[in-house]
Amino acid sequence: MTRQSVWTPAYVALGSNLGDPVAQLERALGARAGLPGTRLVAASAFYCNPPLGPQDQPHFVNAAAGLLTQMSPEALLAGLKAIESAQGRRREAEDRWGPRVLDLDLLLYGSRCSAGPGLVLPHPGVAERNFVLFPLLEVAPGLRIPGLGRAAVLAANLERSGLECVRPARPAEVTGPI
Ligand code: ROI
Repeated sequence: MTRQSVWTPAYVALGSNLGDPVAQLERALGARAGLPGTRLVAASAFYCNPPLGPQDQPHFVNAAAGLLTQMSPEALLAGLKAIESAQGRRREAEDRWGPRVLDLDLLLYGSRCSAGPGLVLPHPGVAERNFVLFPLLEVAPGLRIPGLGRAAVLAANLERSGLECVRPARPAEVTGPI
């Protein structure tokens, strides 16, 4: 992996509704240590909430994380997919709107706006899903979403109801080896 010399802020949405979702998210936050040149700067609380899409599946647990990274967005995305796979996600076997062990979506990478195969930035839906936007605001209250404006203003259009906190935010690492 080629490391960039600059550190770029990146934000990731986490979601799970299978196989002890709280444990899945905890493990995924820990696994970030396996991403070279990447630090976990902040993680939101975890929120249990009803599924978007078919209702005949377990509730989801969702959260957001703020990273600083020297990885390119493509390499970071590949690293996130590797964490999903390591935790048992089998994309080929799942329904687009069905349950999943772990979903790690790259929401934002600096102020990058791009649309390529498999990588659209900002992530579509970032401004419309309460289980994405409220946790994101927790880790980055002053955030501006490229092309869309201030996250706090966008959140004013969404209902917070339905988001039940199931694990409070814990301090993320601030020091340590990269
Ligand atoms: N619904 C909720 N509440 N949270 C998710 O992370 C989530 N992810 C999905 C679908 C199935 C669309 N629904 C979701 O992929």
